[in-house]
Amino acid sequence: TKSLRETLQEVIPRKQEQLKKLKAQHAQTVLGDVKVEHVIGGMRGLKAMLWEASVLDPNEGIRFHGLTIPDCQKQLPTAPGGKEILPESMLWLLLTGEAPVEDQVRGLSAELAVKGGLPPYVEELIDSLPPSLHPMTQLGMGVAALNKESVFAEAYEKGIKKTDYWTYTLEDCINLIARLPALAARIYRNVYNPGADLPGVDQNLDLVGNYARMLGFKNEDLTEYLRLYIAIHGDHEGGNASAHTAHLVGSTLSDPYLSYSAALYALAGPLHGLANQEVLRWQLAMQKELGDNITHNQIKEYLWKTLNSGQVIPGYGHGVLRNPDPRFMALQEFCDSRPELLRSKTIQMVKKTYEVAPGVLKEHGKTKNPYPNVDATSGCVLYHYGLTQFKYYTVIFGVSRALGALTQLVWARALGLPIERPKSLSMDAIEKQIKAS
Ligand code: FCX
Repeated sequence: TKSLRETLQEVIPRKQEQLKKLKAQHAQTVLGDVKVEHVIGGMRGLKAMLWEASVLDPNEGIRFHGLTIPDCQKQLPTAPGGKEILPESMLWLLLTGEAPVEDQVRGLSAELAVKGGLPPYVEELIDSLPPSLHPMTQLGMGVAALNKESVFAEAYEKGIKKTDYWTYTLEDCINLIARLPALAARIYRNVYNPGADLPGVDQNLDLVGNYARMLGFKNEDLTEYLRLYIAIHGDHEGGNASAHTAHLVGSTLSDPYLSYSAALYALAGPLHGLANQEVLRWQLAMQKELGDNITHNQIKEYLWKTLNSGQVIPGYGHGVLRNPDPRFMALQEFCDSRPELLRSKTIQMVKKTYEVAPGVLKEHGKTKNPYPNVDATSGCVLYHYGLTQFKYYTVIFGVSRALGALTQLVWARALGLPIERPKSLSMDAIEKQIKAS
């Protein structure tokens, strides 16, 4: 079977040809209008970015190179004896557009394990940080510091051809993905279990098998959940704040470590990745106030209380989606297949909230999407399995989002995409243009 690099060597010329044709034949084709609402409304819905690995349909949700989450669950290799998608399989699919076979995935897991150790200076940096520093701040710092290792930055300094950029970028991206579990687990250990042993990378385990082990969990169900979680959070097309940030920063030829570090700080906002932490906080506050055997009516009242105090319902709404998020559904199915999870009060509450929140949000009448996004459930399952420190949840999202954001950096370099530089306008300039038209 072909290696990841051999597969990419074959795929890249085809994509380069496709881009060349688009440029030559369709550069002037109109894809949509730019309206004032786009300029003042966060560019919502504006088609303005090239992103290869996934496309998000408002109604059916995400497809990775055309495959839905259920397709991926059928087609992508799992861990030996496991049932859930391996993040390595998802990474292969995102990078190449092809579903890998088992041998290829095992080879990739082995490569990531070999490369998974942290350089001592990064360990020292992370160990020197105060445990009160938010885990996401620490993760971004660790990733940025790893740029000392960037083979792209080193080669660029020496002078390389533009057509070779992608190979060095790929090397950095694989090295970074390999190191994220050790970095993220070190942060967890330092903040929540100071002084506890931190095992090294086990060369026989897959990426998440190692991550769970380094976090200190031995429950195979949690490891399987993390595999699914990390695989399906990997990419959500290009316009979301973290992916877009990685692309913007990468477009300056900043190396993958610096680009992804910047992306992590976009992920750390409560309207984006931090929402999974906020969902847990909201859910536990509700549980504390109303007890474990909470009724639908009580949840309704609690939802109104949140809305009337001017806050958003975390885990609901989306910039693009207009239906329940298929990632939310996949995580719910994981719960449905395990009686132990169905007995959990926190997980029952997620389900009950899902049964009433869309109605309340419709009546409230503001959000364009009254349905749950993935964050509505992701943290509650972690909580049930004993990973209860919810300030850490976005770090797991950060380990995952590297799959898609870094894939696109490889593609941006392979396709020679230019520095991103949209035009901005002041309100006066907009009004001048309106008068003139
Ligand atoms: N609860 C209450 N009000 C909401 C809401 C929610 N869950 N979602 C949107 N609204 C409000 C907005 O605040 C906005 O109000 P305004 O007119 O007073 O400013 C109005 O509805 C219209 O917003 P809308 O166009 O539907 O949504 P946006 O594209 O602007 O924002 C997010 C999308 C996701 C930011 C928004 O729905 C939200 O704040 N949700 C809660 C936080 C969350 O779950 N984020 C995670 C999203 C995602 F899955 C991820 O990135 O991980």
